[in-house]
Amino acid sequence: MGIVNATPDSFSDGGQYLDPEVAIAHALELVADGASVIDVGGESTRPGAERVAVAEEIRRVLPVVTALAGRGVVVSIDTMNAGTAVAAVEAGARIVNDVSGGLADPGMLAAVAETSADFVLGHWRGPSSDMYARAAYADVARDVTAELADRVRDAARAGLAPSRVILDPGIGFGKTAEQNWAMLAGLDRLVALGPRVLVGTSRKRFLSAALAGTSGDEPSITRRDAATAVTSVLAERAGAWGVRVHDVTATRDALVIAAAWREGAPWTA
Ligand code: PMM
Repeated sequence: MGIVNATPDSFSDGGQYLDPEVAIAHALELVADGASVIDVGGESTRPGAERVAVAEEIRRVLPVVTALAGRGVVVSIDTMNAGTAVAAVEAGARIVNDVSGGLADPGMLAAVAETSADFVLGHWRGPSSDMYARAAYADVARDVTAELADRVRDAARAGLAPSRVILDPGIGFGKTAEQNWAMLAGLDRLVALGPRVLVGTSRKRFLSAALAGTSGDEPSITRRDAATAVTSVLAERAGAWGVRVHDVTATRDALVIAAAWREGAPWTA
């Protein structure tokens, strides 16, 4: 899953893709690089980010979703608002990606259930403005898996069958760096729950923090993308269905090489 943030303030690519033409061209490059899905977002979820009005969010994402879907690209809409989700699905998006798992907007689960879209249900314990206040776990992988199992039941009650749900452990959402690593180390527990699992580590601060320890400097984007390629391979090996990344080429190359290693032969498409 390649990321296109049509936002002025996302933490690693904010402001680059606000112009729809630039966002569309970038998305098509990511598809050429090997992305199977393009995730389009119009509201930053970085810690401390301000919420965006639904109308503004729709204004940012709709031209991009419409153009990509019109070209046959599988589009996912990254939003916590039911209104934006429905507008994007009407414009051709096939997946609704909600980092709050339907908790931020009480109408989200029922709204998505009425469409034919799949739903990425992220693990979330509250708005990014104060999410670290809620980062208390006895055992992160076990607690996140249990909370997501409850949410899968809530989704089913709202009409969203588990086969349409994709679970996301919400790396960086209500979790410290240590808790992110503990979650990834226990990812197989979440995979064992049954629904598909999506993992988003791309360029996140906990990766930078781990790399910074080796040199003391803020790692370059290139180094963070290399680290992301490694987490992509490890997520796939733990049974994840997908990974959400900025640099599709680095992740694709890493997955191709890992597959060749596993098969004992070069990977062929
Ligand atoms: N992370 C961000 C935004 N959307 N969606 C899913 N499903 N999983 C994530 O981990 C996730 C997400 C924040 O990262 P960004 O600002 O680089 O997009």
